[in-house]
Amino acid sequence: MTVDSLLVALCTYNECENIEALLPEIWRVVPQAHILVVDDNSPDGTGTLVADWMTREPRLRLLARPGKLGLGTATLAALQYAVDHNYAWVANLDADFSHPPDTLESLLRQTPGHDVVLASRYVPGGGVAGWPWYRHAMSWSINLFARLLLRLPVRDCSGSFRVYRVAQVRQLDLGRFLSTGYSVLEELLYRLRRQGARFCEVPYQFAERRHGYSKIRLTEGLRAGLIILRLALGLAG
Ligand SMILES: Nc1nc2c(ncn2[C@@H]2O[C@H](COP(=O)(O)OP(=O)(O)OP(=O)(O)O)[C@@H](O)[C@H]2O)c(=O)[nH]1
Ligand SMILES: [Mg+2]
Repeated sequence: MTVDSLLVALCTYNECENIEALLPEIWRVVPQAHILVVDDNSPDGTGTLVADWMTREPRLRLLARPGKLGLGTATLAALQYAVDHNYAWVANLDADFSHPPDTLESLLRQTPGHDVVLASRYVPGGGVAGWPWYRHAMSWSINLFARLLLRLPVRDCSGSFRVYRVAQVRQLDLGRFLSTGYSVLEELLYRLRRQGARFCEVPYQFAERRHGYSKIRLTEGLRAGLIILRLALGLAG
């Protein structure tokens, strides 16, 4: 793979304090990569900060959306951007430092022979720091549910830290997705598995977000469960 064909996508909602430090850390690991920020008109000015940065940084891109439209549609917009602009690979990570940029290196090392390389909390060597019991319970149940119902051949189905081969993403009908929220992560794996994508998991340690607040709500977990059920029952095509 040529590194200059890599797009690193970050979805942001109020990540102003994190993003300033995160972009240089990503470029330290993958200097040639373009970074795309998909921002939903964050009230804290994340989008404005990126727009201003872009005037001095040719490797930076911004997709500015009018309001909070959900992590699912933001992720799909980033994938569509990678397809439209003919990148070879698209990496995705959260913009809050929960996903250590250094791990990108081990993910990219696994790209030959694989279509989706997932950073995984749930393979030996991986883990989570700083979660209360209910976050563990939520993650554990969603993962078990998704793995069994959607027959996903991986342990960590709900994490967004991944590298996708764009040629595989191009075969997906992104307009057909049911998910607008966090369940897009399981739905992507389900649809990619059905078209024969080859998966690989690489361990990493999930860290507590550095600044700001979590946008995930309990209702997200319930909504994700319902979407997984609809997919499993074949109600989504
Ligand atoms: N563009 C966009 N980004 C979002 C939206 N919701 C969440 N995000 C971003 O998606 C990433 C993951 O969201 P988080 O709130 O950190 O969710 P989480 O990682 O499951 O929760 P914590 O571990 O508690 O932080 C972060 O970079 C958020 O800023 C949204 O509606 N639109
Ligand atoms: Mg987070």
